[in-house]
This record gives sequence, structure tokens and C-alpha cells, in this order.
Amino acid sequence: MTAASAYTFIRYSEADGVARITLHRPDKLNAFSDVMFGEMRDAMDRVEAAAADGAVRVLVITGAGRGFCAGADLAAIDPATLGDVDLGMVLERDYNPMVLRLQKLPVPVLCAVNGVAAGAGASLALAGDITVAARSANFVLAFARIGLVPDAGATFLLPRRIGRARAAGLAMLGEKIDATTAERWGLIWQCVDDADFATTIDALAARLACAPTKALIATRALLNCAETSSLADQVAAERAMQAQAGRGADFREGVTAFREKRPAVFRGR
Ligand code: LHQ
Repeated sequence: MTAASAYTFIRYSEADGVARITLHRPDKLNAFSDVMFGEMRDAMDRVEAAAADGAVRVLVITGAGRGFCAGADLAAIDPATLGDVDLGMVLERDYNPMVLRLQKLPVPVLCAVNGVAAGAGASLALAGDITVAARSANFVLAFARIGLVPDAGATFLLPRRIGRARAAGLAMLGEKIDATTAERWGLIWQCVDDADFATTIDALAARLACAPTKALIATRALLNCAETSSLADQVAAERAMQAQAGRGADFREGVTAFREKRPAVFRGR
């Protein structure tokens, strides 16, 4: 089944178990706007609804044109009114709920970084479960360049992925790193040649759409809670999640398929 719909600053489609959000403001390297946030909220509602009936089992987020996302729309900020704008409120209203919600979606989130990811656009690139970048893409923690602090989860995600020394260097110097370095540092899962990018993303999305979805979402929850828990708490959490996974249809299918020496056909349950 294929369903597609056009918003103003994103594109949304569903096909073969894969939902896809494409940030679509290519002339501004897909910088965020108020309208885009509203559309993202609506699209995530749709992902949740489609996931509830099993029609969607993975979400891909990517960008149109040569950028992934350049972060906040700097052109929309009027320097004359700057002192009056509470950026904290902007984060609370738009950025933070988006990042937190991505980590709560009932399907894995694959960030397909097709081009530059800057500022909160870099935060978005890291907020999914798996991030794959095209070789020509790059990441720039542009915040310090304009006198801001990293936001939208960057100060949490960055040091955990690449360590404090590299996180501080990237965030304080605002230097660009290319996708090859991002992969080498462990900022992302994989960097692939531009010519192979689309097919790699499609193949990965298709694979995740056939994966044991519930187990993957429980895995995400465990990885997230491991960021702050003790080993004792963590093994207890694994116990609880494994007890749940062990009752699932996908586990039954996985074991049956193993014994029958055939590929498993997971239903995401
Ligand atoms: C843009 C943008 C952009 C508008 C490129 N806005 N037009 C902040 C405030 C509020 C609340 C919460 O959180 C935040 C968090 C943040 O995200 S702060 C960080 C904001 N982002 C940046 O500082 C990045 C600004 N952009 C850049 O540094 C460069 O454009 C990068 C490094 C991304 C790409 O460089 P180039 O490949 O050389 O492209 P370009 O600079 O020529 O940009 C292409 C066009 O896109 C250009 O428009 P034009 O009409 O001149 O062709 C840019 O003005 C526009 N654009 N980023 N954030």
C-alpha cells in the first residue's frame, strides 16, 4: 500500500511498511521553521497511527536537495527583536518535543543524512536510532559560531557517542566534520558513497520494516536507560524486557525459523 501527502515544508509517504519524512525546504538547506515543526508533529501522529495497525514498521527521516537540515531558520530571526525572544520557550515548544518524541515512536527511526546537518539539524540527525550519512554529507555544531549553546539533545547525545574530548572540540570550535570522520568517531552508524546512498537507505529501511519491531523498541528503551543506570538496575531492566519479548509472537517465529532452517518472518509483535 502506498500513501503520500504533501505539506509545505516536509513530504510524507508510507509504502511497504516504511514511513518517510523528507524535510523539504531545499533553498534553505531544510532549516526548521514554525510551519515545519507543525508538519512534523502531524507526520509523527500519522506514523503512530500507521504503526498501531502494523502498516508502518520503520520511519526514515531525510532531507531534500543538498542539505539534511541547517538547524534553526536564522533568516526568520529579526536582530531587532532578539532580546525579546525567549529561545528557551522556542526549544520547549518545538525542538525538545520533537527530539523526545522520536525516541518514543513505536518504530525504529533511521536518519538518512543526505547532506549537511548543522546546529539543531545535527541534533536531529543523532536523535534517531540509526544514522547513515552520504559520504559528501557533513556535521557542524554551528551553535558556538552564533553565540549559542548546543541544543535539541546535542549535549546529551554527542559526548555519549564520541566522548567528551571530541564533543567539546566539535561544540566549542564549531568545526565541520565529514561523514567519513563521523563514522570513524562513532557519531553515526555508517557512511556510504553518494552513489550507493539511496539504495543503502532503501535496503536498510526494508530490512527494519521486516524486523521484530517490538524487540527493537525494547532494545532502544534499554539502551536509553543504560545511559543513567547501574549494572544492577540495567540487568533488572533487561530481565523485564526479555520476559516480555519471550512472550512475543516474533520470538516464537524466530526460534521456529531457526529450527526449520529458514528465514524468520517477523510480524513486529
Ligand atoms: C539558511 C540556514 C539557516 C536560514 C543555510 N537558516 N537559511 C537556534 C535558535 C532558536 C531556537 C532553538 O535552537 C536553535 C538551534 C540552532 O539550530 S542554532 C544553529 C543554526 N544553524 C546555523 O547556524 C547554520 C547556518 N548555516 C551555515 O552555517 C551554512 O549554511 C552551512 C554550514 C549549513 C552550509 O554552508 P554552505 O554549504 O556553504 O551553504 P550556504 O551557506 O550557501 O547556504 C545555502 C542557502 O541556505 C543560503 O541561502 P541563499 O539564499 O544565500 O542561497 C543560506 O542562507 C541558507 N541557509 N542555513 N540555518
